[in-house]
Amino acid sequence: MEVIKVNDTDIQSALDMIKRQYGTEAMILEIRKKRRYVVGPSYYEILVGIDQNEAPSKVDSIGALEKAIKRLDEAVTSLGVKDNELEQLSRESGFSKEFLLKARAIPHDDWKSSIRTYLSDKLQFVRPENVKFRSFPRVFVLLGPTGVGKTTTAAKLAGYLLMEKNANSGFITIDTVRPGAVEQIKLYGKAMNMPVEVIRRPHQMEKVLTKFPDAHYIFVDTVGRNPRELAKLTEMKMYLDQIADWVPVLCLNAGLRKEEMQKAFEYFGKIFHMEYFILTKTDEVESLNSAVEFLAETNLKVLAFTDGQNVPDDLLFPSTEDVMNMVGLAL
Ligand SMILES: Nc1nc2c(ncn2[C@@H]2O[C@H](COP(=O)(O)OP(=O)(O)O)[C@@H](O)[C@H]2O)c(=O)[nH]1
Ligand SMILES: [Mg+2]
Repeated sequence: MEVIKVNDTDIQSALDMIKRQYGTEAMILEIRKKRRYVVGPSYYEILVGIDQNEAPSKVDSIGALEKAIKRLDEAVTSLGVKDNELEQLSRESGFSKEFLLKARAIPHDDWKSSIRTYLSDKLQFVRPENVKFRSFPRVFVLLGPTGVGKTTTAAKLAGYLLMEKNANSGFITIDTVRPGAVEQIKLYGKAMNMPVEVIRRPHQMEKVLTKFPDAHYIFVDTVGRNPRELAKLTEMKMYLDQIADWVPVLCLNAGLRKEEMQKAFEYFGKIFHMEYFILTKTDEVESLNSAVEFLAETNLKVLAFTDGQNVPDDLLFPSTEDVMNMVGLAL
């Protein structure tokens, strides 16, 4: 039997053509739905067996073919990529199937380049000293769930700005709930010779900036609120709204699942306009893939990564290329 291949974007016209040309000798062996590019138009590749000796009954009826096509449609993803191939690439690359499709990382194609192109377009990095503020001193407010490393990170950032940019910082803490929280920031303040103010009532916030005459930057260390407690987040914002201009920074630890990061982003985003992000505890995870996927789906700009408990040393300012290397996409 001779096997021929027919490509057509319209299945019906292809089948009509096959019938016209080969008549009863044609046997439909396989129909594949294909796409050359992920976003390109799909087409059908039909394998037709032509056998002079076959009986006419071998020609599939259009109805049967349509059923076969439906099954086929269900078997392939909407983008024409076989699910098991995606699954394999997902295992190999550490990225989710959903992400791979978005990044147009089609199996067999040069998937690394596809993801690299996608990520270089999506990931954004800004150094803390390049964040634009409308007033002085510049106030960063670190927000995020309890224990992600907000206090430690505030101290690291202040240390970096002092050592690398010759800029002074001060700390404000409204973390008065957790035992030891005030002591922790005071210790860092003492070690770096930077002032610390503790705020217990919203109105205290109003004049607090006047207490830092030498500071270029202020880090507001917040109590680690459970992001599900919206009322408490609103209360925290009430404190902050006493000062004119401040920039919230979402801090999440790299050990969270992507869905957990999305949820936290969503909850904090209900109250705060989140533009900046810090990924903490990158030293505690084997892979940064979920964090990178999360970042690619948001417009968050990365201020820094943290990778250990040492203050101020365990702080990094990665470039897109650094992050590509971290997730196994090195050139
Ligand atoms: N391994 C690791 N531990 C960290 C990092 N950042 C903070 N920590 C630790 O995480 C714990 C909680 O940090 P803390 O700053 O108090 O978190 P907060 O509740 O968000 O203010 C402390 O033991 C920190 O030393 C990091 O990048 N890597
Ligand atoms: Mg804290």
